Order: sequence, then structure tokens, then C-alpha cells
Amino acid sequence: MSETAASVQTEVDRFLKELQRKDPHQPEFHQAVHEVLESIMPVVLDRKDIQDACILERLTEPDRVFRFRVTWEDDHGKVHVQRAWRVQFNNALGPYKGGLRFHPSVNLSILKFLGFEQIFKNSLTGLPLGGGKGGSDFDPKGRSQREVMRFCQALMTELHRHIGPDTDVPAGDIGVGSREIGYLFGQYKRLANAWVGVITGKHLDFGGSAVRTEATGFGVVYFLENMLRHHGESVAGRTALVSGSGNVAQYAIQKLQQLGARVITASDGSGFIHDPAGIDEEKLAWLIDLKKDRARRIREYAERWPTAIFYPGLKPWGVQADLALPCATQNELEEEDARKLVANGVRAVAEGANMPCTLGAIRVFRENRVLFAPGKAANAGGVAVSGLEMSQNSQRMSWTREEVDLKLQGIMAAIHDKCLRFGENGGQVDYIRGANVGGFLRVAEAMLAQGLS
Ligand code: NDP
Ligand code: 2IT
Repeated sequence: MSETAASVQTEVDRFLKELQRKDPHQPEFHQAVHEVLESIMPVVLDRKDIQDACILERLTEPDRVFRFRVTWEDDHGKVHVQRAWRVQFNNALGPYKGGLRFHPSVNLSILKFLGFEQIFKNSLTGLPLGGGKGGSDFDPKGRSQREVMRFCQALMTELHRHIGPDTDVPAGDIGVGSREIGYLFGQYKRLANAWVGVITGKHLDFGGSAVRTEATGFGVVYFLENMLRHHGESVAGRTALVSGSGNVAQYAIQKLQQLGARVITASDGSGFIHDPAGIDEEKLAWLIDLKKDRARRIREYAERWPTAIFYPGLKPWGVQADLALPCATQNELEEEDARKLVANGVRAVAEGANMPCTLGAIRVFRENRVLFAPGKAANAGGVAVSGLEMSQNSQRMSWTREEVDLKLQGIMAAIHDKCLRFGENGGQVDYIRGANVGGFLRVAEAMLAQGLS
């Protein structure tokens, strides 16, 4: 190890140790910070102004965190008590912005990792968006419409005091789609007596943006196509593994199809389906309809489409394919999975989910020169179109589908360019470093310019 590399490593270790000392029970948050530190520490060690202003220390301590109780009543009159949080991480670039996640696994560590990632992701979009995240341990699976509505209303009854169109603008994430956004928006509007763009992902009829539903999935594939094109290749004619079967997975599958790839897997928490014939338009439309009910399971796909086989309890990473797009959740692709993908000749991996690949998996991809698109760059299309939804709400205008899709393509291409600018080294592109350094510098400069806070 060179002297510089050694001092970078020492500083990364020292910083992480301190973070772990302060909050010992937040492994996901530490993992996200670790990945970013490895990339940006050489830049920080070169910049006395960044060190003197304690930018790293400030970026890893949220501006504030709200934790609150949500009490709601189910259809049988039984009362339930849930925990909810909103993490307002950093607003140097714009109002806090990031989704709400409803899933039983939600805790402060997961929300801090997501909020931290969001700062850099939002910076990469080039739009005026700060970073935040929120959510609850509420499980929407198997709950009736009315129950989901009552829960959303109860959550917003507390959350509304802390958010606003110029303060903090939530959106969807796991377990929160357009239905939940509608209920959340309706309750905010009632409590604030104001019809404002306080939340994104709204229905098209009341202030939503064209292409927001598709934006994350489409954006991942636009980014992947940019990455492959830069290396003289393309998505067309390739086979692809997708995990998940929710919002991001659905529209990643659709765009892969449209660009001529064959998608052969999809999954959920219960297992995965392998359909060697490919998930075509008709099958995808059927799957999207199935998953409108969050409790329906992916097994039903194999029952409906005889070309497919269902593998209970497994993930799709053992199937041979050229491309892999993890689009379900954090740490769903581990070192062993990465080894299988490499042994099967995978060419590129693009993260649709947030932090789906463990640090060990990333190391395997790096060692084997697999093209790797990190989530904060590849899945930024969702929040980017959320930013465009905020612009349209402020203008009291709505743009056409074509306009928004073109803007989304432009933003994903610009993020790719940024990754090249900060990640190219001797003909190789380190997309992780590119995304982290590119995202970081914009926030750091803004924080320096705005004085201590
Ligand atoms: P959805 O709720 O629409 O879908 C989530 C999918 O992931 C489902 O198939 C779900 O299966 C699966 N999943 C969730 N948690 C787990 C788990 N613990 N283990 C196994 N499978 C799981 O969410 P999205 O598609 O919106 O989100 C997917 C990922 O993309 C998340 O990491 C999210 O943070 C990220 N993301 C989302 C954006 C957006 O705009 N929606 C933007 C950028 C990133 P099951 O039904 O069995 O739970
Ligand atoms: O992880 C993410 O970027 C999201 N869930 C979308 C956030 C947003 O504000 O649209």
C-alpha cells in the first residue's frame, strides 16, 4: 500500500470507529458511510477548508430526527401502535427530500443510511434538493384500503408539522406508492389548509408528474445504457436478472424490454421466478396488476405462465445472465452471490434499490472488472422526476410525458458524465468513486459557502 493509500485508510478507520462509538447499533448507516468515505477521503485530505469546516462530521450527523408514535384502528376496531421517523439530514442544496418507507424492518439505522445516501444522490441530479428520509414499521401487506388510509392519516397528523414545500418534501419508497401518497397528501392538505407540492409521486390528476411512476426503473436502465455505450456496448440482445417486483423492478423490466433485452427473473420476499422465455409486455402487465395487491406473491406468476419456474426462498443471482439489476432492498446481493454472477460471466450490475450490494459483493465486482453502477447514481431518476414534479407544482403547470422523459434521459446522461469526470482513471471508470466524489463536492461547496450551521 502506498503512503497516501495508508493514510486514507487510517482516516477512514478512525472516522468509522468514532461513528460506531456514538451509535453502536446502526450497521446499515455505518455501511453506507463506509462506502462513501473510501471514495471521498483522498479529496478531503487534500482540502484543508473542508477539514477545517468539519464537513464530514456535519454530513454524518442529521440536522434533526423526529420520532413519533402513530396510533391507528384496524377494520375490527383493534388499536395498533406503530413507530415512525423523519430524518432531516442535510438541506444545503434545497429542501430535505426523500421517500417514506413502510416496512416492518424499518428502524433508525435504515432510515439514516437511506437519508445519507439521498444527500449525494440528490446532489448528483443537479436539482435544488437536500437529503432526508422517513418511514414506519407499519406493514401494509394484507391491510385493507381503509386501514392503509387510516394509518396514513394518523401518520400525517404528526408529520405535517415538520414538512412543507420549502422545508421537507417526502415521497414514496418500499410500501409507499401512489395510493399511500394520495392519502398522505389529502391529510396534509386538510391540516395545513393549503394545496401545495408538499409530497411527490401524486396522482396525475392532482399535481403529479408524468413519468414519476416509471422514473426510477426507467432511469436505472438509461444509466446502464449510458455505461454500456461508453464501453462500446448496449443493452440490446442481452439477458438480464431483475430482483424485486415492486415499483422500481416493474419499470426497469419494461425499459429493458423496450431496449431489446430479455428479462428472465423477478422476485419478492418469498422467492424468485425464472422465466427463460423472458418477461414480455403481456406478462409484465399481468405482474403489475398482481402486485397492486401487496400481499400477492410472485409464485402466482409461475402458476399463470408455464414457461416459468418458482424458486421459494431463493434469490435470482445463481441464474446465468449478462446483466443484473437488484431492485428490491438493501444487502440483497452478498459476496457469495457476486461470485456466482461473476462465474456466470455477468458484464454489468446496476443498483435499482438503495445499497442492495454488500461491500463484499462490490469488492468481487471490482476485482473482476464488472461494470458497476452504484444506486446513488443509477436510481436517481425517481427523485429527479420528483424534483421536476416540484417545479411543475410551483409553476402551476404540467409538462407532457415526452418532455419529462427527455429531461429524465438528460439528467441520467449528465449523472453518467459526472461519474466519468470524477471516476475515470487510466482508461478505467470507477463509478462508485465518480458518484461519491461528484455528489459530495457539490454539497461540500454549498456548505462552505453558507457558513457554519
Ligand atoms: P416496492 O414496495 O414497490 O417494492 C419492493 C420490492 O422489494 C417488493 O418486491 C418486495 O417484496 C421486495 N422487498 C422489500 N423488502 C424486502 C426484503 N426485506 N426482503 C426481500 N424482498 C424485499 O418498493 P420500490 O420498488 O419503490 O423500492 C425498491 C427499492 O428501490 C428500495 O431499495 C427503494 O429504497 C429503492 N428506490 C425506490 C425509489 C422509488 O422511487 N420508489 C427511488 C430510488 C430507489 P415483498 O412484497 O415480498 O416485500
Ligand atoms: O430512494 C429514493 O430516491 C426514493 N425513494 C425517491 C425519493 C423521492 O423523493 O422521490
